[in-house]
Amino acid sequence: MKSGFVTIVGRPNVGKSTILNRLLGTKLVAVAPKPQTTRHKVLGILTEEDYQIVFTDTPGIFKPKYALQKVMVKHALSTLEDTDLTLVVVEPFRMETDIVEKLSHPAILAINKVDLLKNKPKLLPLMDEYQKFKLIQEIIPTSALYDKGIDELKQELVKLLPDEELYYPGDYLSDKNERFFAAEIIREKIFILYGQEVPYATTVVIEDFKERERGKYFIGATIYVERRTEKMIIIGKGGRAIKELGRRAREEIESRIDHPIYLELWVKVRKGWRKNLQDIREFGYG
Ligand SMILES: Nc1nc2c(ncn2[C@@H]2O[C@H](COP(=O)(O)OP(=O)(O)OP(=O)(O)O)[C@@H](O)[C@H]2O)c(=O)[nH]1
Ligand SMILES: [Mg+2]
Repeated sequence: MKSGFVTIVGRPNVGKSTILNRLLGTKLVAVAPKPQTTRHKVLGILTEEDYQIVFTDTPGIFKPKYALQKVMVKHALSTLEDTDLTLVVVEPFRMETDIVEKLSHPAILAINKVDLLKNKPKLLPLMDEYQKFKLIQEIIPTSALYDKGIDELKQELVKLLPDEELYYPGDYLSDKNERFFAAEIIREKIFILYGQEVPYATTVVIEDFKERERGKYFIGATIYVERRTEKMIIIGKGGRAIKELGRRAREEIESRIDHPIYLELWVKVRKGWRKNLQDIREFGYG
């Protein structure tokens, strides 16, 4: 048996979470077109007959400005130290020297989004540049969006796994529970549906998650924003925006837990929560 821990790191928005979902073959973590979608470390566990890979999805590494961002980047950097392998994800448009210089364990580099590359021969000089880093064992071009290169990536990771017994029971998918994922699904839909800065000022707290014996489960969630104007944007004219948000989140939560739910959303203002460590902790970013 081979088992080990693989940390997924890279700049924001390069496709780390999309790659994890593809590797697992199921939609586990939030994915959105905006950078800084992932805010937590989340385990995604892949167990096959002769191996187990315990992946950690992480927030992107960037220059943080306010307290929440500092906590996010701290989480990402901390995972670099405690792992068997690192999966570094980059885009094919530029060399990411800063990120690969932070490596401290053997790594595989995925050059993702190659579908966006108009001039394919450009990939070779970039691969040569990365090859110079001794910890990088393998470089694999991928297109997570189109499921390209993912199998190869998996095979290369398995090759490098240590001989170990399982760390988690074979049917475990994550270290987080359904409440966590319900909140993440709502937050992902906010990142997809609302423009510009509003998603960055939001966080979602599950207040109620009642599994009823008969009929629909009840999930009550509060969306916190920093200002009254943001609250108005989340709700939208005549409540239309929040209705659409609720519909999309409900559908995905239902398909995930395989049970119909009644989803109730509230919006509250918590002034400047992103800059306040106490609020950040209370909201689970610790
Ligand atoms: N064209 C293209 N888009 C991709 C590919 N992989 C991911 N994306 C898109 O890139 C965006 C960001 O993807 P995520 O998986 O959320 O990226 P991330 O690195 O986890 O981002 P953060 O959590 O914000 O750090 C989404 O819109 C994805 O659909 C790819 O191979 N090709
Ligand atoms: Mg992510």
